Amino acid sequence: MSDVAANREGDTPENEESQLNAKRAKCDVTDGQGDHGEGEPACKRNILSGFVTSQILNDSAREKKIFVHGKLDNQEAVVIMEKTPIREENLAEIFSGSRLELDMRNDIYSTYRLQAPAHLSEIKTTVVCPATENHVKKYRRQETFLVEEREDDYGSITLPYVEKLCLGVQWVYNILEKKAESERVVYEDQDPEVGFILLPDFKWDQKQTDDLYLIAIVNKRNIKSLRDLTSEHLPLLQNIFQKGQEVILERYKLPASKLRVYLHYQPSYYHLHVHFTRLSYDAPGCGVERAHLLADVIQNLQFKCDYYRSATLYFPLSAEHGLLNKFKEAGRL
Ligand code: DD3
Repeated sequence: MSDVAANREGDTPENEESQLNAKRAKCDVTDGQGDHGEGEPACKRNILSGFVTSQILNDSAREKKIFVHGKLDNQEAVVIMEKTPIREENLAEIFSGSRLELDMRNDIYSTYRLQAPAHLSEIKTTVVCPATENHVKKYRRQETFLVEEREDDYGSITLPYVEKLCLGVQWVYNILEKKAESERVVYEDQDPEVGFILLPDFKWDQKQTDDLYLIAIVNKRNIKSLRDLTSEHLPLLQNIFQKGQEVILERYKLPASKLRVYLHYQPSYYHLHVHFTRLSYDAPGCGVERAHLLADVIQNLQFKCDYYRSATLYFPLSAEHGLLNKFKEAGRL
């Protein structure tokens, strides 16, 4: 069992997601009511206090991120931590309310260690627990290879692999059925054919639009990826493109000219979705080897109704990816 996903984005089998959602739901309730009656509310308890680290999977000093593998209550877990940007609206409080320790002084220059007030030094943290071997693999730093997938490769290699995996999209269904993240939904079009839900991706904490990242998840459940799209899906794609841009302009004041709207191939989860990221944000997976602009996808389908069924598509896969082995076994790498 391996998971079709490039680094830093992927799928979680259904039971895992529903647990995560259940925890969140509890959290939201307690948060809202300020229930401090019997012990600590679930959302204030530090479930990470018992985390035992086994390995650093990946880290980036530049991105101020770390991916850690370990155990939580004897279950495999992956914890992703990322320092968040310093926001202008907090500057006054940081300047006035911090502890400052001098490191060195030289001429007109001085450096310090500044300890910001606790609520302004949060670390965005994502927990995957229980994590499968595939989650661990996915976040482990590894070499990537560009794969060429011809029309027949899709049918003989990729599709059987994707179908055999039965990759969990339960968390996607939870969103569509309002069983999770319903309060995060930014826009919804309930039409069964051309409808979708627009909401912030996990990766975005919504504190600033610099790293804006929303996903549009389609209502239709039988479109796995870009490969399944034909001209029959043009109304759906055009609807997502138009409404998504309208809503983002209204809510976040960002015009279409500041947005990158695209699909991934391979996607992290095989339920059609479209990424909306801020153009100035170098979002993970927005490179030419994985991202397909929605505007181009629409045009290609207008020119040729089965463009993506017959095209040769290229995408990056990491060394330990199960699909990469299938391409190797088939002598395609
Ligand atoms: C995922 C790709 C998947 C780990 C991580 C992310 N946006 C999600 C569950 C709920 C979500 C997402 C899988 C999983 Cl860090 C394993 O992403 C999600 N909810 N990308 C939102 N809003």
